[in-house]
Amino acid sequence: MRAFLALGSNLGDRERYIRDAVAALPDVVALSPIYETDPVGGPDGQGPFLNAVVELDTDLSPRELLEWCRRLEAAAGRVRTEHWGPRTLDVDVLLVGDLVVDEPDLVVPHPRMWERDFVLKPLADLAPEVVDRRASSTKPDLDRSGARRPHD
Ligand code: GSY
Repeated sequence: MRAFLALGSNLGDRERYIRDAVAALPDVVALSPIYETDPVGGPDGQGPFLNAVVELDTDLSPRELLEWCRRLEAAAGRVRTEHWGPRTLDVDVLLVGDLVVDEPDLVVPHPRMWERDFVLKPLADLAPEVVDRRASSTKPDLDRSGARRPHD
């Protein structure tokens, strides 16, 4: 299955944390470019992030991938203090094939990924068709005058 994980870091040796995590992961097919991005949400004054997406070709389940994410965050010395605060490494499960999971601690596809440019840009580098498909499925419904048609 084709799976995608998002990686972000805004504390310490940010690129090292991302590259070490990718090196430790199984079944890696590709790493997107690593982008520097302004923090979205969280406390004022936190530093810029480095963000990337990694693609896997894997038989691991979404939950096994979540365990990998947590293991990698722990290996980077991440301490969960401030909610949405600075972090050495954040790893999120974005997509696992066409699987849908809705559990208290794991939602796949990732519920906020489509609003986050810091996820969509690197994801589009690896899988433009995934991002395009979603964009076209959420376009407003237009009639010929260009006015938005109300939904029933
Ligand atoms: O959810 C990921 C952590 N995070 C990020 C991030 O990775 N990049 C940017 N640019 N802003 C963020 N805010 C949070 S929280």
